[in-house]
Amino acid sequence: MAWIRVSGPGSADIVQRLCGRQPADRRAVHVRLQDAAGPFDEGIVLWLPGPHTYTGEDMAEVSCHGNPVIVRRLVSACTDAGARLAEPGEFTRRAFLHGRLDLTRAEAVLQAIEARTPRGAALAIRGLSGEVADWIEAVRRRILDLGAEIEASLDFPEEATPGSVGEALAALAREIRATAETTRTGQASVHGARVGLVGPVNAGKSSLFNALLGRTRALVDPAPGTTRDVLEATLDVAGVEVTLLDTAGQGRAGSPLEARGQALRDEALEDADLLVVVLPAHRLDRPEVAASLAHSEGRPRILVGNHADRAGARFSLSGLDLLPTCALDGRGIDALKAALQDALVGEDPAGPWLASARQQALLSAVARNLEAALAAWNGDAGPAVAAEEVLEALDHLGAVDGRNVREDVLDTLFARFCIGK
Ligand SMILES: Nc1nc2c(ncn2[C@@H]2O[C@H](COP(=O)(O)OP(=O)(O)OP(=O)(O)O)[C@@H](O)[C@H]2O)c(=O)[nH]1
Ligand SMILES: [Mg+2]
Repeated sequence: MAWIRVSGPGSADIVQRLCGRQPADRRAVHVRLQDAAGPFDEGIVLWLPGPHTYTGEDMAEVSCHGNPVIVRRLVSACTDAGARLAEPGEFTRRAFLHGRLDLTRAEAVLQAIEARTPRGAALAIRGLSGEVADWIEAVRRRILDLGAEIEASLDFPEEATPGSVGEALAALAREIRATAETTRTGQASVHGARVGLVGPVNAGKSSLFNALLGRTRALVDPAPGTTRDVLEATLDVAGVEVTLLDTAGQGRAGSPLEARGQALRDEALEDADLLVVVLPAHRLDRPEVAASLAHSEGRPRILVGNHADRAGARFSLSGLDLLPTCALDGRGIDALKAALQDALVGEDPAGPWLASARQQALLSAVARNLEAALAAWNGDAGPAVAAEEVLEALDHLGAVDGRNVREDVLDTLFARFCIGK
């Protein structure tokens, strides 16, 4: 069985021509489908007059038998009657443009489509229910209130209460940053996560890869430079689908082949969400150890001291703690799995749970504006500059739920939807 959706002012005409009559409103009606050449199938028509529809426009949903020959004929019958094929995401885009849903809910629709696990689907439902939208609205009101106080202080400096405005700005910026932070576990829940094992050659990356998977997937050997290709395997971490990557080690390439392996590694790890940096705990003086630390600095990472069974093993380096593991006897593997879970799953946030990098970037910009406003308010720049920053914060916030958003941003966002959504 196939369903075709039609939306827009011409829908009534199209349905009329398809069914030979206007079906009753909001009822599943059994009809004989026809085009200019005559009847071609029977199906169900749902006639949904606007504006109380998904898109806010007149809509019809028409079913036919699933045979592609019949489906194509139904689609042609619609286009002959004046319809055109929808762009990806056009239904949801029209719903957004008609004010039926805000941009956070539109993105939640996309998340509901893309979610790979029940956890991701649960997050999408939270977004669809308006959890993010309501929070954005509450934040907007708080920023507006603060903006009003700052503006008032320009006109009536003697009545200003500098302390409370400063505290409120700081508290709001903190809350926004904390909410933006939920994106990491949110995205992992919806899309899964890519986790790369990196570190010096021979540190035991492939051995840990096998230990985490519970099977021998990668070749392990005492010779340095064993792994060259990037190996991928899937691991379930508390409901998050993790793609674990084993890669060529850090170190001087002994051959062109090893160098190509290292190039492959760097490319594969560019979009990794988390790095597990595997260091040889008994040989922390190796130069590749410092190189691996420097290479992974600033990215989400777990530092592991493997070879915990060896004499001289140490689990602290430049003030950083290493998680002790031994890939041979399995020591620390459960702790490593728990660390992965902490980093990728964490606790479900009580407040809004984000899964969109777009929302995260905008909210970080809002927090930066509020922090700049705070600095201006407390410092020499003064309330006039603080007020400008607050206005800019409102602009960024408006792009999150789509109150003010550029057309090209909408193009990019809805292009990720499939046709028919
Ligand atoms: N004693 C001891 N040996 C280990 C441990 N982990 C790995 N090994 C050994 O160290 C050697 C290298 O292990 P691999 O897993 O191949 O190391 P790798 O980091 O993948 O190495 P490359 O692919 O060459 O970069 C093998 O002989 C392993 O058996 C460990 O925790 N303790
Ligand atoms: Mg290896």
